[in-house]
Amino acid sequence: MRILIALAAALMVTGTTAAQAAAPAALAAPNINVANVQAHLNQFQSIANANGGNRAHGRPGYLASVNWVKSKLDAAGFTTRVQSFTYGGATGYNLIADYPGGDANNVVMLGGHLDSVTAGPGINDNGTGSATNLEVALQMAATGFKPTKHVRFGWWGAEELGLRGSNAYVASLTTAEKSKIKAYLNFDMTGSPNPGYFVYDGADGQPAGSVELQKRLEAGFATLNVPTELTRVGGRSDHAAFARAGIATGGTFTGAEQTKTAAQARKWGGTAGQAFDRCYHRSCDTTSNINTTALDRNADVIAYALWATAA
Ligand code: DPN
Ligand code: ZN
Repeated sequence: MRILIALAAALMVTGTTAAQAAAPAALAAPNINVANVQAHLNQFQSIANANGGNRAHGRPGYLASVNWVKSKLDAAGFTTRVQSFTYGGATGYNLIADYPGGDANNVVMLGGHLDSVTAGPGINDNGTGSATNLEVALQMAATGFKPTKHVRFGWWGAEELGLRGSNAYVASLTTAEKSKIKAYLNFDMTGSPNPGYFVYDGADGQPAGSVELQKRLEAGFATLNVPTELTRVGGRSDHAAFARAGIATGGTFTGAEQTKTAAQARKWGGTAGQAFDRCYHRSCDTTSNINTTALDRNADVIAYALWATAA
């Protein structure tokens, strides 16, 4: 589904000729092809299969995941760097990718964690956010998107061991660098097999600007006619370090170990009395553990939110 953003600016011009005022420009966020996102998930599964069944911090499947995502971004023209940190006696890695251009004093960031737990390949948690952010980045380049703001992506290490990578990244920034980041959008678990459609609650003690991000994500789902609920992710994912630094944060989530209620099943379909993700942190979090419709809807909403925030 394609989501259109009408540019209000085209309608605000006064004293123009009829020809100039006609046909307000529409900026189209691309329709993200879910098959491309699924292909990236298959790659993460293959990496886990070849590396002892997981992509966890300190294990070879993690660095293989970083190197593979980096190769795709490098080929698309992103400026990438790998930031290392140490946790639990092992080296961890964050992958940072900058899209060329835009106002360097006005930065929009998207991120999600790339590591899995040791128990399994981590395809829903968080192959989904990782693969979708990758595909959205590739589509920026493929469509020649020229946002006025600068766009940066982060794939975080060691989230599963206490948000270590995102904390290390934010701690590495100077006060001036932090102040240039105007928004951080986090995507962690966007294809749960018994999905809910949750948007991070921007009023939950979050910095100024977070409610605007929440409303933008809600607007994306509204365009798809998908009802949403607010969720308080608190310190359970990588937006937390950004929020503590005073950066506006937002995100979407399709649910983890919690149980879908009867009311939620009526609203969203799926199975009441069952977890949103029965394979949460288990070996069965494979490519079979994905609801493709939820993955697709979240991908389109993520593109919608990025195009609208960075435009
Ligand atoms: N941070 C997720 C994990 O990696 O286990 C779980 C989670 C994501 C929980 C988003 C709440 C909201
Ligand atoms: Zn997890």
